[in-house]
Amino acid sequence: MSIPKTQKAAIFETNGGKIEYKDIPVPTPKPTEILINVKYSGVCHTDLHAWKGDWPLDTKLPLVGGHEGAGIVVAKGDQVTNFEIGDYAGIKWLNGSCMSCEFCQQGAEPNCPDADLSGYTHDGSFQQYATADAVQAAKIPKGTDLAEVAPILCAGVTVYKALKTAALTPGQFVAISGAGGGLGSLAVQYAKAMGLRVVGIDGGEDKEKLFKSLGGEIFIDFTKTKDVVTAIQEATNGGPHGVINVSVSPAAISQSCKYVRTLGTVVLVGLPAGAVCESSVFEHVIKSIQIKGSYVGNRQDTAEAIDFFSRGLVKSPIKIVGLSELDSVYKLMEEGKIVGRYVLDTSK
Ligand code: 8ID
Ligand code: ZN
Ligand code: ZN
Repeated sequence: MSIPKTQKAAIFETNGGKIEYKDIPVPTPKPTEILINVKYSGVCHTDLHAWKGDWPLDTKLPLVGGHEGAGIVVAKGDQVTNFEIGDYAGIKWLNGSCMSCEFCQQGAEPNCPDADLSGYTHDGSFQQYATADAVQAAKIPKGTDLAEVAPILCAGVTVYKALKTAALTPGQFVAISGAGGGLGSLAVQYAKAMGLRVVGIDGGEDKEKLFKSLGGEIFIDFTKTKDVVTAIQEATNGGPHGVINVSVSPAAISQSCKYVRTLGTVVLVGLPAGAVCESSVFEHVIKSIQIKGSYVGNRQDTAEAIDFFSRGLVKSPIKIVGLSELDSVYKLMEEGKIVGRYVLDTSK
């Protein structure tokens, strides 16, 4: 396979600065890395946070963002034994970890203090050729639609793991706060596949329509509902047993501690800048609720989440646009106007 010397990428020099679509060198894989010809990359809200510099964790600069990249292995380092040229591979958020700390040792690799992150501390999938750690790169079955599998690599894995963290049983209610966005639209489907009854909270008719088409049962429009807490509790006869928070709203996150059912579990996933989750200590104790954080997933969660997709249990509600249009995707995302997930075609 001939690998060019230069390639197109979306790159920025400073947080919040201009996103340039331009030619940059094709990176060379280290002995432990593969080089992936990225065909499609999902745009996660995390990429927007990274560009804006929202979090108390520095990005590398200049940075090529992106961590939902799906493509084909075109080169590999001489220590790589688990991928062959021509295999399908995925770039996900966790690109590497130390593999020897107490967290890595128990399979909690995303929680490693030395984690290397695609599209954050390592140039990611908003380019035509990207390097990835061979241990952490996702295995994608040959013949998979690379545009549709892309969002599974972060959004899918993350919500699948968050639902496991909620530890619900079939027939129970789960609320997805932010149900019409990238993570939310996949969470609805993973939850359904797990036998849960799904309540969606988001704003606007397009999001409601998508939610219903994905098998969601009860939709609460936060832009039209005066008392969201009471509406959710009434619709679920006492509140959902679990809540997956994938909105980018601190108020919505704190609200979920109010409407969750007694003995229920609130899972924190969305990461609004500077957010604090407020829970009344009195209610927290009397209702004996749990609040848990959930951060992407490990290699096993990734394999399982892709397997649900491969078996047709979840579908990616995507809209494909060119890599050159990343800045306009960020604009729509900031305004909360994205229904489902945008995926970038790296050839345009
Ligand atoms: O591992 C993790 N914890 C992880 C992994 C991946 C992504 C965390 N995230 C984080 C992202 O960084 C981001 O903060 O999850 C959040 C959601 O990512 P996304 O799904 O990629 O974002 P989106 O497509 O913009 O969807 C957000 C949805 O929230 C809705 C919006 O309308 C949109 O559909 N929303 C908002 I903003 N305010 C709401 C409210 N008050 C709301 N929905 C309900 N109530
Ligand atoms: Zn992500
Ligand atoms: Zn570690």
